[in-house]
Amino acid sequence: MKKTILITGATAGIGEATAELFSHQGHRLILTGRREERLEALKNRLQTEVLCLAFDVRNQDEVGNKLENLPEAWQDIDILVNNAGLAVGKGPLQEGLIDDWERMLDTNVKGLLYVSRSIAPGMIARKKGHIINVGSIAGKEVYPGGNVYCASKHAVDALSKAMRIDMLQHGIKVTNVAPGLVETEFSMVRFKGDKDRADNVYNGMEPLRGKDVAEVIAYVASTPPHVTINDIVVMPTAQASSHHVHREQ
Ligand code: NDP
Ligand code: 8X3
Repeated sequence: MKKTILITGATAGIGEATAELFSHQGHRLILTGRREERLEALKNRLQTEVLCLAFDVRNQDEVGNKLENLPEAWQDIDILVNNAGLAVGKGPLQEGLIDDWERMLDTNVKGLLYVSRSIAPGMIARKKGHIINVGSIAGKEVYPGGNVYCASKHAVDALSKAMRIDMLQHGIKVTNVAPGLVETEFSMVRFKGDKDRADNVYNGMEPLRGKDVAEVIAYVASTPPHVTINDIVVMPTAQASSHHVHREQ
């Protein structure tokens, strides 16, 4: 059945791949991100109906204005994929930059909350809906220099559990999808455009691609109404944990 699916952070990586996959499945999509031209380019490539909304998830007013004033035909959202997020920097906490911390916490935690607060009431009124939060292995483990990013993804993990409890009586599904290393624009953003450092993250190993995570998201979205996958960790075969990555020399 054709569904209406809102994906945050659809301009790159996992969100873009998820948009492509859901479109191939015939669903109608609301695609969001800050880079409007990328949203429009993606819309032009896709075969199904798409509504593009460019906004910054950190801006509470903008999130509310865009998502609480959707055109009528787009108001009944079946699935929300809370994917927009980022890491900025990777170093000891005692040397951390406050601005990096704020970007991560404002995007990964507060942005996810603002979007969910705008969309969940409609799902509850319709007594159905599925919120899929893109967490991370960084929400299950902590690694050197990961401090604030890991804290933000532990918060996503906790919020997924909390949403599931709070929305239980309303029949809303909540899934936390926690990937390991995925080669997207993530490391270029984390290392502020330093390509060597970014490439080094995936050196000698085969990481996940955005499409691999998209397939997991599509799978958790495909279960029958009485079945919910609460939490799913998806790793490259070459990665056993944040601390154990097998690299070919
Ligand atoms: P990318 O950098 O490729 O994509 C990130 C997406 O988030 C972009 O579409 C970007 O859009 C959007 N975004 C970032 N900040 C904002 C903002 N303030 N407002 C709106 N949109 C924003 O990274 P990934 O695809 O890898 O990351 C997607 C999610 O997956 C993130 O939550 C990340 O933490 C998580 N993740 C990534 C892993 C990895 O190894 N890559 C592993 C585990 C989880 P734009 O810049 O246009 O606003
Ligand atoms: C992204 C994966 O290991 O860089 O969430 O934190 S990791």
